[in-house]
Amino acid sequence: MVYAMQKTIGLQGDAQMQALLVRELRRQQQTLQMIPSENYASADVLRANGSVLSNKYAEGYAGKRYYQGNEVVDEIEEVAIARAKKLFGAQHVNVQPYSGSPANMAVYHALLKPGEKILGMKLSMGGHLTHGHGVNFSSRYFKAVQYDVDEKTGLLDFEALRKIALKEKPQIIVSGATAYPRMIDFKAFDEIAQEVGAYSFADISHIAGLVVGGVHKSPLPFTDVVMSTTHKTLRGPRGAMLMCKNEDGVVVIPEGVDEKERFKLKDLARKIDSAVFPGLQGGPHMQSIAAKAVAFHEALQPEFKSYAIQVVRNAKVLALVLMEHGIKVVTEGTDTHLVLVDLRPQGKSVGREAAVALERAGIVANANTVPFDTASPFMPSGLRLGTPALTTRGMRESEMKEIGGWISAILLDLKNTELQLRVRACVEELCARFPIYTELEE
Ligand code: DSN
Repeated sequence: MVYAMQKTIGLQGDAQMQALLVRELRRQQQTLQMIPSENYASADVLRANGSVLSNKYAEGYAGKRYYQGNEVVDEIEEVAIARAKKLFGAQHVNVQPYSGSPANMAVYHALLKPGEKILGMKLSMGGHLTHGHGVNFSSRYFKAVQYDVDEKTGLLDFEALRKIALKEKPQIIVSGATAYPRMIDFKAFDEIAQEVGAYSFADISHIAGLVVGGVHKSPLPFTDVVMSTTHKTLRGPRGAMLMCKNEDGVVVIPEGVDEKERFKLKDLARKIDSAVFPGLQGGPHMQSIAAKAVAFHEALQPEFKSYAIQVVRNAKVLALVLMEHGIKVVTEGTDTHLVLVDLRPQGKSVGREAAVALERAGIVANANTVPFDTASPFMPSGLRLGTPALTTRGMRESEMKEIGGWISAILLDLKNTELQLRVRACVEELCARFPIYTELEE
């Protein structure tokens, strides 16, 4: 048994860390992963991410590095970029950002001077810290103005957004969210940005896999800059990427674009690249870039489209089952991979208690604010549930019905620990029927 465990993770000289890594593998195998921003990357992605590339420094870009020994990593980065361009129909791609927050920082660094204005969605409405939240660099070094969703419907309100944009005249308008369950109209964002002379910037971290799977509208090629993390619905390694317009890209610049505009397009790519390196980052994590390339290859396969379709189908069924049990769901459903549960009918600030109760039952979700929540982000009144990881396990509508029933029962009886333990046994049995990472077991 001890021998088998050592083989499974494979650490030879550090028994303490070996045991912890095996424990985490078992936790992922034996619980239902329902945090919408998490997924199970393939064993190949994990292998690339844990490869010898971790040893290599490669400041710069392919063909222009500040260290020697780059013949292999240059090719790896070029392959990653070519695959990403194909996947998203992007004109220019940078695969070096370490993660989403630094990538967003690079965009602001590239396009704004300190003190210029960002217009982004409020965190409590479903935005992200880096979209201008008060405690974040995005509002310390820039002036941040924030938009809400509509209080009645929970939906984006483009008339209100346009009014703010016309009044505030931001230099950049950020679209994209971490807790918005409906389709985002990126075209409408871009039109408002154009009207007020701002850059349009889409953060598609949550929905990138749905975009490439064709089940969410894409912000490309019209949005000026697009950022995505690579580890959420896209199912790659922890990391991020930036895409923007560029004169020399795959997408041909339409006839009639004048010289000034052509220069701006070219300039944008140059600005983004130099903001990432040397503006903010040093050596790119080549192991992560190789793992991104593997994930892009996987997402280019026809099966990935079926995966994305199923992620959304599963989320829709989950939302429906919760509502049938009397649970309040923000916007009364979902178009995406996530379901935002409003627990205010169960009591203000019960999100954390609910997440802990579910965790006791082996269902891992996260407490989250809901629009117009008066509770704090740490003790919010909502819960965020997602289907990307469960869908990767192969679960479908019938499993969602079962899981939705368990979640509803727990949410409606939060103090009932005996129920939570009973559900835990069912969860373990379900997980055993949909195994993950068997290829990592030896
Ligand atoms: N932390 C991520 C999420 O869970 O949505 C966003 O960066």
